[in-house]
Formats: sequence, structure tokens, C-alpha cells
Amino acid sequence: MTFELPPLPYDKSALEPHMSARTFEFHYGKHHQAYVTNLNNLVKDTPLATKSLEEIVKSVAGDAAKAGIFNNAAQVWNHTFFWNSMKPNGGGKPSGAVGRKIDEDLGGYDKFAEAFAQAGATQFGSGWAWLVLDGGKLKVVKTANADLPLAHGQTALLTVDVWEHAYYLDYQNRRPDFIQTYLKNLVNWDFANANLAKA
Ligand code: MN3
Repeated sequence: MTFELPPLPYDKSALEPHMSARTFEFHYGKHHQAYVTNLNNLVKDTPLATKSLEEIVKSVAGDAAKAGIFNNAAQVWNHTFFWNSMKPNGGGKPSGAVGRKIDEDLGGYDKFAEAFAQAGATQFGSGWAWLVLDGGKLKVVKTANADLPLAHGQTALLTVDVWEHAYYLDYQNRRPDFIQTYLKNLVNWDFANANLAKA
């Protein structure tokens, strides 16, 4: 099996002015593609070549000798999940079961938004902020570099990429502004609800 770069769920200009087509040309067309290419080269002619992306991530997580495979497999997964975590005319307060569960588990939308923005802004260096389901409860967490909830027994519902390459072309060094725009204009709560429903 050869991994392929999945098509974007919308046109590369669909999130403008919040995320530019130029950002997608690099972030999707170059960075995400490179992770796919690297992963294919690393698993070629090994037993992992027949496994799913999720199986690879889980089987090599924590294995220092396979860090390169983990990093590339996780980054393929993370980016596909990130594109789907956004949509044109997204953002704002959640609806459905996720909205109710944010009220129950996190003390309401405003507290969620504050915790999520804080997680993304305070992730030192590269990484991700997430809304996850952990032991039946919602949590806001952050991970470093390629690390992801799947490696920690958690189910991801939403993510934002806070690596510099995610925002530098559109926001330069203003990571907090990028995260606020993500929350106000881009979050795809339908995707979060679908992930919660199948968890
Ligand atoms: Mn990225």
C-alpha cells in the first residue's frame, strides 16, 4: 500500500481571507506532501507497508528507533485531521452534542475557547492544540511536534496546527491572532460532532 496526499475538503482559496491559498500551496502542497513521501520511503519493503496509518502510529509510538516513522505517519494524520477541522464560514459556538458536552465538561464555550487559545499559544515551539475525548470527558490538550492524542489513548475531536509554517505567511509571528481567527471563523463543529458520534 502506498499512502497518498488526500484531497483537500475545499478549494485552497476557500478559507480566505483567514487562511490564504498561498499558505495551502506550501502547508498542504509542500509540507503535508513531504510527510506522505517520507512515510512511503520509510515503510517501503517493511511489514508496516501493509498497515493503515492509524496502525502505524500506534505501533511505533514511543519507540525511539522508529521516531522517523512515527513523526511522518503522525504528521500525515495530523494534517488531514487539521484540514477537516476547518471549513468556510466556520467558527463560533458549537452546536449539537459537542456543544452540550463542552457545557458539561469544560464549563461552557467561553472557558473552552480560553483554554484552547491558551494551549495553542503556550505550546513552546512546534505542536498542536486539541479538543479530545479522554475517558468519556472532553479535555483541551496540547502536543509537541508530531505527537497526537491517538498515541495517548485519547480520541481527537478538533485540532489547530501551531507550527510556524501553519500561520507565518498570513500572520507572521502573531500565533495568538491566528488561533483567535481559527476559533471565530474556521472551526468545523460538524466535524467535531461527527468524531464524537463515532467515538
Ligand atoms: Mn503543519
